[in-house]
Amino acid sequence: MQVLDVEHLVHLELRNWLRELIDLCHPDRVHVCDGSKQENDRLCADLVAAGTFIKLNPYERLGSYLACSNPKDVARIEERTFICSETEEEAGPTNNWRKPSEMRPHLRRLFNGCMRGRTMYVIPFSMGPLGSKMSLIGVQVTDSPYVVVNMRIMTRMGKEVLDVLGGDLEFIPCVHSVGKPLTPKEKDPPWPCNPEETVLAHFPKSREIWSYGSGYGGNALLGKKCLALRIASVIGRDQGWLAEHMLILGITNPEGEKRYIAAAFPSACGKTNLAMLTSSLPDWKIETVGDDICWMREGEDGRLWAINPESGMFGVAPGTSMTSNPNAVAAMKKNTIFTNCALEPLGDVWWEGCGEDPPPLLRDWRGGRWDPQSGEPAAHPNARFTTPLAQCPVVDPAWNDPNGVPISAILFGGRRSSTVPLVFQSFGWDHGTFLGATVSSETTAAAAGVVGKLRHDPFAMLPFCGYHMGDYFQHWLDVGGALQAEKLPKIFYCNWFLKDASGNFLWPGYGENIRVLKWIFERCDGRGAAEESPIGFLPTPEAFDVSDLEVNVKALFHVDRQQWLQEAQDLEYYFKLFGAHLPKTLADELHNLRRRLS
Ligand code: O2Y
Ligand code: MN
Repeated sequence: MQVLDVEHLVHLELRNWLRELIDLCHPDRVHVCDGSKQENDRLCADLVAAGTFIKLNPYERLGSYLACSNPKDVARIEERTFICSETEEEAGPTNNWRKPSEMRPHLRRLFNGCMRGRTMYVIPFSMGPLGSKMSLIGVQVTDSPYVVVNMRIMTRMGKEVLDVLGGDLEFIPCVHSVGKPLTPKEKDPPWPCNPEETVLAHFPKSREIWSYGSGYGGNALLGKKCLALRIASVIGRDQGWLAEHMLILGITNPEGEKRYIAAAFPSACGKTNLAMLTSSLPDWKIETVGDDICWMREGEDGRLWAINPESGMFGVAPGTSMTSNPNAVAAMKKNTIFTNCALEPLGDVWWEGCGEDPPPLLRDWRGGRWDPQSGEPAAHPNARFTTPLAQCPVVDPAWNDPNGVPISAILFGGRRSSTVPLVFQSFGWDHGTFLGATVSSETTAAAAGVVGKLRHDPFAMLPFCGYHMGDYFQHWLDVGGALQAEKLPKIFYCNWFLKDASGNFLWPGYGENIRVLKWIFERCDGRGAAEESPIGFLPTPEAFDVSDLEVNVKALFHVDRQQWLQEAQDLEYYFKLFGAHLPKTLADELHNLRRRLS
């Protein structure tokens, strides 16, 4: 392992910034991460010694660990997430806002001395392939070794990133602390955190991220939602590109022709499963570029090209099985960090919906013996696996290509038990932007609050857009307007979750979703017949492949005018939220929808 030292870093601005942070946070030690395997092995051994990690049975999960968090630190913290733009209007109605002049002194107070007794780790990381024109570099400072080893999976990190950064490239400063300084004799808990004081602050103008008090997921792995979505959405707006909460998949037809599709779905709609779907149609193949985030910009050929800025998956474990996602199951056989799963006596992990009965003597995610009669799940419903994307058996050969992949279609979707048909196509880019703005989904048991309540989640970006959502809609219209119409991706909307009057799902989902992707593929190629409806183009019965499948095609593609008029009414209320920032084009799209319905 090479010892990197802050004082020897060639980047003057980085050096000065780190000196300031050391002065502020008072760590006992500073370690600049080189990203090597040796460094990782040592950190994992330290985490085992500290009781944060349990090493899993290497015959089942080579190089893998289980961490169980503090029960108060298990998920994203939307109510403590802030956009610190100069004015509240810039942050818009869907974000929590704090004035920078209020937030900065608050953060200084919190971070003052917060790393006493701990090591400050400096993580240089690249979001996107190393050296790609589409990538962004960040440097995260953290006092959590758990964060370091997760960041090594989720991003490209270490010495190579410093080499790309050189002496003068820009980097995005990310500051993180678990918020639990240690006095000399104090014993460190296995999962240090400070839930009472947690705050996640984004400064869009200076492009900074500050996170305090949580060691969990997107609150602490700052490359993910904070940088790659909230801050990148602002950079994308300023530079004319799109930072999106989308998976990217490659689809190949039996003739060997390949297209790429980007797709946005709110949480709990099976995004990771779709990204690596096992096709039920012989000779149609899906490959994975990314399962969560997508950056798209115009390429030299005038088309939209996309990269996945991440290099790993931070997927929800419960419900992941050989039925729902055999490729994710294979990917997490080694080099994986599990968080808040249950532990089997023989050292493997277990979760609800893994496809196997719970073995006796299971240890639950809180560390106690699990009582099957308790009614409590053994794994936390938001339990996660952090695993390298390169280990996915169907990872796309171009997943790490610095040029990205050309996008032929964009797909939006939500969980709707009625109203929205299985799939339809927009009339064009502006109408497609309208569809993205209208994404809504029914809440599931996995989310807090009432089950089955309809929640608007425009572009699946509600918690992740770093500026006014109305301006974000306009940015989508502008990006489309700047490209030649024939080069634009076609836009679709789908709904896997329709139910019949008895509450049974109308569509089998999983591998059968390939039939929807097949129609989309064929539409992109000018094949695949469609008929116009008031809401968009629907597949004709002949064009939609339901061979060997017993489904009610009529019900799957039914457009109920009354339900859609109600939908339009609801959208009119919803759009009022954006006030004068709602683009006129979208108000016109709503008006046109009503006109077509009546
Ligand atoms: O970021 C988290 O801590 C959990 S939420 C999450 C994790 C991975 C991918 N997507 C999400 C999400 O909420 O969209
Ligand atoms: Mn996500």
